Amino acid sequence: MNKKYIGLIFGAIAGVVVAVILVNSGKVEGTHTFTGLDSTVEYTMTELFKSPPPVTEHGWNVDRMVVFVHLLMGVLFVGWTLYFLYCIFNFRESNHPKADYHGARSKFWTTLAEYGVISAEVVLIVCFAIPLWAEVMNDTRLKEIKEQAIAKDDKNGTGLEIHILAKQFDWSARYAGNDKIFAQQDIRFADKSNNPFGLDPNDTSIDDVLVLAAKDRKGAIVVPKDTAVALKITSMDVIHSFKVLPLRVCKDAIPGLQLPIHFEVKTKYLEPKEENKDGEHVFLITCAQLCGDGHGSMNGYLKVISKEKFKQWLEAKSNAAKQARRENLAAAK
Ligand SMILES: [Cu+2]
Repeated sequence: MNKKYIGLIFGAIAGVVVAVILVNSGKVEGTHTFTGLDSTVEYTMTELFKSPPPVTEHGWNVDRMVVFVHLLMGVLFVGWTLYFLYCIFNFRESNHPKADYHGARSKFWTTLAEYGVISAEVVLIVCFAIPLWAEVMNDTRLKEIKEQAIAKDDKNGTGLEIHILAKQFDWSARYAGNDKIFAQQDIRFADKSNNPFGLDPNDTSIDDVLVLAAKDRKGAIVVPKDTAVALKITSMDVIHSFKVLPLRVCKDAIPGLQLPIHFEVKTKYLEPKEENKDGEHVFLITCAQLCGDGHGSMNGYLKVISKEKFKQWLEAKSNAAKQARRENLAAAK
C-alpha cells in the first residue's frame, strides 16, 4: 500500500483516539454546543425538512449534526457535478481524439480538495459526532438520573426513571410509584393484554403506576418538564423502536434486552402556542422499526406537564393503583 495512505489511516485512528480522550476529559464540552449557525440549522430542519423543532438540549445537537453533514454533502454534490460536467465538455472526442495516459499534471487543486474534505469530516466527527454520542450514551449520567429519582433529599424531583414496554402494536409504561421502587417482575405472571409487566397479582403492596397502551391522549405516557428522564426500553414480542421526533429520541425495543436512553424536555424550547388548554404539550410516539402488519398504526402519546402537576398525577395514580389491586384481589376471593 502507498505510504501516504498508511499515514492517513494512522492519522485518522490517532485523531479518533485523541477525540475520545478529550471528550472523556470534558475539554470539548463547548464545541458540540456551537450555536454560530443555529438560524441556518433551524431553517433547514423546520422549513426544508419539515421536522418539528427539538424540545431537548441534545435534540439541538442532533439537528446541528444533521444539517452540517447535509451542508458538506451539498458542497460535495455541487462540486462533483461541476467537475463531471467539466470532464464531459473538456474531454469530448473532438477535443481529445487520442487518450492521454498521464492524467493531471498539477496536483495542487486535487490535493487541496482532498485534504479540505478530510479536514471537514474530522471536525464533524471530533467536535460534533463524538461529543454527542458520548452525551447520549453517558452511563454515569444515567446512573445519576436513577439515583436522583429515588433520592429522599432535595434532589428528589430532578430525575425520573420510566420503563417502556413495546408490543404489537402499542406502547406501555411503568413508573415506580410512591414507594419509588419498581416491583419485581416475573415472567409467570406476564400476560400480553392484562399484565404485560408481569407483576404479582397477589401482592397488594405494589403501587407501581402503569400506563397501558398509550394510544389515546387521555391515557398518554406522562413526563415532567425540566426533569432528566431515564428510560429503560424493552419489547414483549418482536423488535420495535421508540421514537418521539420533537425529543430527538429514537431507541430500539428488543426482546430480552433493556436498552437505556435519557432526555430532558426544556421549558425554554416548548412552544407556548402548542400548549393545550390544560397547559400541556402532547407529542406523538411512533414505532421506527417495521414490526408487523399493524406497524403503521403503532402510535402512542407522550404528555409533558409541569413538575408540580406530575407529582400530583403520580401520587394519585399510585394510590389508585394500590387500591385497585386490593379490590381486585378481594373480588377474586
Ligand atoms: Cu413496532
